[in-house]
Amino acid sequence: MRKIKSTEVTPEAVYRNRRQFMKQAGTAVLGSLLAPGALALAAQNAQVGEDLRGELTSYKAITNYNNFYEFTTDKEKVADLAEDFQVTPWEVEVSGEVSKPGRFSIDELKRRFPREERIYRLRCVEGWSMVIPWTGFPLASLLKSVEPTAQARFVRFVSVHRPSEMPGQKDGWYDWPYTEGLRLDEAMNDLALLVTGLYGKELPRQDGAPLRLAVPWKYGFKSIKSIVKIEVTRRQPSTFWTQTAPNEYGFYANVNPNVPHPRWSQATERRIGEFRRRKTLRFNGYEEEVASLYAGMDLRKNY
Ligand SMILES: Nc1nc2c(c(=O)[nH]1)N[C@H]1C(S)=C(S)[C@@H](COP(=O)(O)O)O[C@H]1N2
Ligand SMILES: [Mo]
Repeated sequence: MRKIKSTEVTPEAVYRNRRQFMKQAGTAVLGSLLAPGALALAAQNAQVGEDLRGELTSYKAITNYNNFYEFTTDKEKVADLAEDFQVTPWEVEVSGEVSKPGRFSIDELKRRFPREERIYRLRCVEGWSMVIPWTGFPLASLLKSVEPTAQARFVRFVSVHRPSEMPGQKDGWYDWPYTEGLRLDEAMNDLALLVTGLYGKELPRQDGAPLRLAVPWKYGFKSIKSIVKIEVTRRQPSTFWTQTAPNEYGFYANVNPNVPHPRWSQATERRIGEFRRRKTLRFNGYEEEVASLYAGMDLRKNY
């Protein structure tokens, strides 16, 4: 069993103090992760989610309480089971309705797209939440670079399928691999982030290494982990959860306190590390940035 070393916990103290963080960012913490040019941009954009810095969930909780059904449905056992999962080498195929399809290594993506820090809320459909300091780059940057065609309407994401390393994938109950989808304009929203790290470190396996999505205004299941394929499509793709339980999970899955899950209310949530439940926010607190995407849509029907 892999113990959390004290050196892995240290960055928390740094992250909780912005000024100290910015000082260290230039040297130790992000210095090893970001190319020199990327650093200036990271500092410039460090305000995204800055208001959440005081609410950060601990590194220990973020890396030991996970949903990653490819390993197990037991949140507290994912970290152990993912320990030997191979994340290098890794390529992501970008294909479909694009003029410049390609296969990209993680290193190539990191070279091409400057990464920044974004502190986002994560709200699981089950009713718990966290605040996580991700490192990543906008999904829009990658999509623009492959030039979606005039027919492009949706984006489909596919997780790795590797039953030899992922014991949960031997479970015939689910239809592997895990897949997800976004409308193209949702995918192009600046908040949609392709994530390569958290707390200034490489992304841990249990959190979806080496590349996962963070779509903070939607329930956590939209934030697909360990992505191997990004396909731009004409039609709305089916997804792991809409296929598994279509009566319970919709394609949009926007966080909405007013639309209960068939089996429980979504009005409140338990922030991991807190005692009292808090009120769930519309679009998980990102209403200003994303509400216009859904103008004229019935959010009760398009849940
Ligand atoms: N491939 C894959 N991606 C996934 C999941 C999964 O089981 N498999 N679980 C989702 C759910 S339900 C949530 S809440 C988040 C949890 O992310 P975290 O464990 O990093 O907090 O990942 C999402 N992405
Ligand atoms: Mo979730």
